[in-house]
Amino acid sequence: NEVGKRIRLSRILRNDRAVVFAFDHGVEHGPSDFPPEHVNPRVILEKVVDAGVDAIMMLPGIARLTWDIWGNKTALIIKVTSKTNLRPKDERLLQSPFGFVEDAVALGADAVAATVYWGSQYEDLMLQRWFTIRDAAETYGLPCLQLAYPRGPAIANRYDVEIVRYGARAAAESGADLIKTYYTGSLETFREVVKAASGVPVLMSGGPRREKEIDFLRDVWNVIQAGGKGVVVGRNVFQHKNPKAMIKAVKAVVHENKTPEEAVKL
Ligand code: FBP
Repeated sequence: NEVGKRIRLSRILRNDRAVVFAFDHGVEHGPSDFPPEHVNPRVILEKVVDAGVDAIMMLPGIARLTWDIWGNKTALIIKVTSKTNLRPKDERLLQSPFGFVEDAVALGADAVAATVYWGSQYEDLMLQRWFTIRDAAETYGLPCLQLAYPRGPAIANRYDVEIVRYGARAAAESGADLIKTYYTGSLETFREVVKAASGVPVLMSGGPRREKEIDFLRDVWNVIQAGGKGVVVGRNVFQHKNPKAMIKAVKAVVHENKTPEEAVKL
């Protein structure tokens, strides 16, 4: 199964780097996260596939409804944990099972993804679930992407480098094959995150929509210069007026080492 994992990982990390479209917001934030033209998942998925995104991360239900768009065109990462914002605030620090590793296998996925909120009062339960998922994924040679998100009552600033690198290290120690985490605000600090991850590829989590695309591209550039392997981006693409151009610009920074100033002109 190590061989299967390596083959699947290489479908996501093209030449060791990846631009992944995050598309689990319909549950995590609700449909109000999408501009009206993108409430229909098919419309935005067609655009990102057309722009040549490397992989899409989504929940099993939407993957089943849209397979004819992405099938055989991009790699697929199936996320099997989620939560809604309809929950009481305190309970939003726990993600629930949202499918099974077998759903990912049945869909032909290249990886499975799950969130761990490091520092949450539900950390113990989330870790039990993480290891159950990881155990099953191992059997099928499926790599596991961990959304290693530090958040909880004792965490004042979830973007603080000390906090983010702690989460990244914990993700590596829990056997993640890929780590998705917060950008810490600078190249120097993100270098520390990459170091703490001890060789496990680190991808930046996109975050809320930046007003100016150049600012987002600068973050991505810093992540790559710091040794990060790419980005998993949702809102900065589907809330942008031109999602295709945004994917192309991010790809130019990640895969072609273009500067943000060059990429923004594409
Ligand atoms: P974005 O690029 O939109 O930040 O997407 C990354 C992501 O982790 C999504 O996978 C998820 O739906 C969302 O952010 C969760 O955001 P938060 O928990 O911060 O509200």
